[in-house]
Amino acid sequence: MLDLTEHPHRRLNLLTREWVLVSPHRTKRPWQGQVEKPPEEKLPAYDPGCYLCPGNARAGGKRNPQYTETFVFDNDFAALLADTPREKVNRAGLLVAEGEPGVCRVICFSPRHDLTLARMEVEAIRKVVDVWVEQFTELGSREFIEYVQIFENRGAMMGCSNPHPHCQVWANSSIPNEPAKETCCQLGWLKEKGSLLLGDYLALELDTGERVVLENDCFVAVVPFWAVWPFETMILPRRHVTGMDEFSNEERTALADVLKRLTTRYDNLFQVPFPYSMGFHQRPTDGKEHREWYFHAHFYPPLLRSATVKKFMVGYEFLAYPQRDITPESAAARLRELPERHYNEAG
Ligand code: H2U
Ligand code: ZN
Repeated sequence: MLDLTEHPHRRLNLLTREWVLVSPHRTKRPWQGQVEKPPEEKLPAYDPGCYLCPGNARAGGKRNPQYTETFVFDNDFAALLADTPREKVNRAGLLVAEGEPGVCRVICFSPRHDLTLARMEVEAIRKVVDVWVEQFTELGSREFIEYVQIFENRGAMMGCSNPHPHCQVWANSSIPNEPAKETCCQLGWLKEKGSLLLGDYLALELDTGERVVLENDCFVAVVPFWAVWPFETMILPRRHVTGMDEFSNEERTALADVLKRLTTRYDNLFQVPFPYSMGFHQRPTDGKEHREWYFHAHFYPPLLRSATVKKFMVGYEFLAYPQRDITPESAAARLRELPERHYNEAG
């Protein structure tokens, strides 16, 4: 009898059709590898040297306004440029390339240098949600933009260049690999079953409750059955929406609420500002309806067993497939046990 809490097994990611190896018996192995520096703790509310703080000069020479809530600007070192020629190169099917026009922006969440989503008020995060919706709508409506990717790198461990609370938007003229795989899998499910992949998945998760971390009236956060990163989570709306532009007023505030509560639990896990990469997946903006698409957020945090030990994707994972030791069920149980009052404010 296969026991998913004991025996090595592989799990299928339904959104990508990729497998992940789970080795639950392996959590007891000793660690003598790299120990990370704990993230910096005390930050000033305003940093004169920060390129995102209000009133400061950025690297490109432009100056930020004295913004009081959110602030959006075109990335001074944009990876994508709107005026790129859309030409194709193809040499005997061996060297294949395409020009990729696009737009990259930076969104500051708050004028306060020292805040994070976990430490902002729900009303302030709600304003960030409004900006995300605006950006998705504005960029997505451009003729040449087929996908709008909103994402946040949080913490130096994830390669984030600055602790000032911010995220990025990269909008481009083709659908990138991850959303392309998810489009394919969701479309396949809809065609085969006549229902929505993530709608069906959410119903099952709510039914068992094993991997649910937290809920509110409109959203549910779960550790996906196929999670790769130790404390990986997904946020799913209860109602089928293909993109954030379909959210009701109530849903926008509820997303802010779930983001604050989830990131607070993350910070409380090892009592440090928890590093992660997060982002939203939603329908491509290529002019098609995409009813198969079910909006969701992914959180990919690298920390494994403490503030200083992170998971590496190396060796076998580069060459074969990802592997994890702690089961998604035990990760969800640990996140569920944590309080929703931030450790910085408790006491
Ligand atoms: P991170 O989210 O990974 O920290 O990246 C911040 C972005 O800010 C990065 O893409 C941009 C960088 O190009 N940036 C500016 O647009 N202007 C600046 O003055 C510095 C950084
Ligand atoms: Zn700052």
